[in-house]
Amino acid sequence: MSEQDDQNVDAPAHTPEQTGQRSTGPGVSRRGVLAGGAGLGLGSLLGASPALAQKQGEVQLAEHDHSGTMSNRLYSVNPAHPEMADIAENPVNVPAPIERSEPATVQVELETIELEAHLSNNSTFRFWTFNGTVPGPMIRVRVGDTVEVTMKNADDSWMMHNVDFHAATGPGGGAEATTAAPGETKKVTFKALNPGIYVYHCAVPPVALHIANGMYGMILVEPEEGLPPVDREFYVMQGEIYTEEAFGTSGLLTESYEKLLNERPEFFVMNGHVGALTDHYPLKAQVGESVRIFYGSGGPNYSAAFHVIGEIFDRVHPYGSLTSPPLENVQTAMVPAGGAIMTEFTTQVPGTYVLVDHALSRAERGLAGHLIVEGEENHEIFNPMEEEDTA
Ligand SMILES: [Cu+2]
Repeated sequence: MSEQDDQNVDAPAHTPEQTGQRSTGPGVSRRGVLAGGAGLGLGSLLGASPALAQKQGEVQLAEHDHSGTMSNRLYSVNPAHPEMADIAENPVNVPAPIERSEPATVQVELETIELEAHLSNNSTFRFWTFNGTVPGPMIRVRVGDTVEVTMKNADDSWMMHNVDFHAATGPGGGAEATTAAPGETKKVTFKALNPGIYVYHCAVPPVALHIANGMYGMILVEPEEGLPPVDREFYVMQGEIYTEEAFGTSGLLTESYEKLLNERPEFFVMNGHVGALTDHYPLKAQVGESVRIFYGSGGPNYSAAFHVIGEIFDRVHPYGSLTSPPLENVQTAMVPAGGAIMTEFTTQVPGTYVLVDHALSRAERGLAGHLIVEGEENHEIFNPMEEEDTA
């Protein structure tokens, strides 16, 4: 017997509280984060990039249609450009751990939304999204649950869309069953047979184009016993964006199918756009807290060498497997395109830690995030040896 579960991953995005959270970010100003990062040297990976150093006044703003669906909330979430839509997903948007000990039926509502939004500090792009964010909402269920997916393709979409859940067992992961023209709504249900961390993505041909334009997300299928409790959980996914114009170009950029086929992206991004996890939504924790990062690569093409500069992963669950023993004491974790991992570590020293793909050329094309750790210094573990110490 299954009980009905009220989890609705679509609902939080509609609430004023959520919009407020997005609009203010975690209480850190863009200027403050960049300044703090630059002070640490490595944090300037993004802030010092010549292409990003252009003045905000040069930004060319595109016209937006505010009508319809969920678009309205998106116009208040960019501290730098409040008039510009922002698709960045806040990495703290991880659904709460599941307390149930019995399977349930979980409702998942997805809406595919195409919208022009902030790509870098001087450019915009027409993203294709699930629920208006990149990555789409993180979904959390328990092994044995029945997942009832309702997928609406927004009325003002230009393209067909669908959703392929890697956590589903069945043809296309639900892709055929959910293929929807603009304005259509489709449904599919699947039973979550295997625990793990899975990617979902749009699978309308050309699939790589739909993914590159932002249509990917993550679904966590908890094992029966759940996951060990931690202090902080974060949701981060990286992807590539292929534009005709070179990285750093101002204005509304155009997708490049040729560069996509040649696997030559102009942009690499964490959580949707350049600066999403450095300027807008840096990860934050206190010294001594246990941190869990669910890290996925939407791709479509590039696997990631996930590394947090200045930290060591105490545990890594590679390939999204939660039932195999974790690897311990790992510096850099491979994340396949279309795959995800779970990493855990405890913070011990305050400072700004930079999340990277250690294929570091990608950082010059936008791929970086910050984990800001606050608390007491611990000079036994790390001592920068300032002048008074060495005198
Ligand atoms: Cu699509």
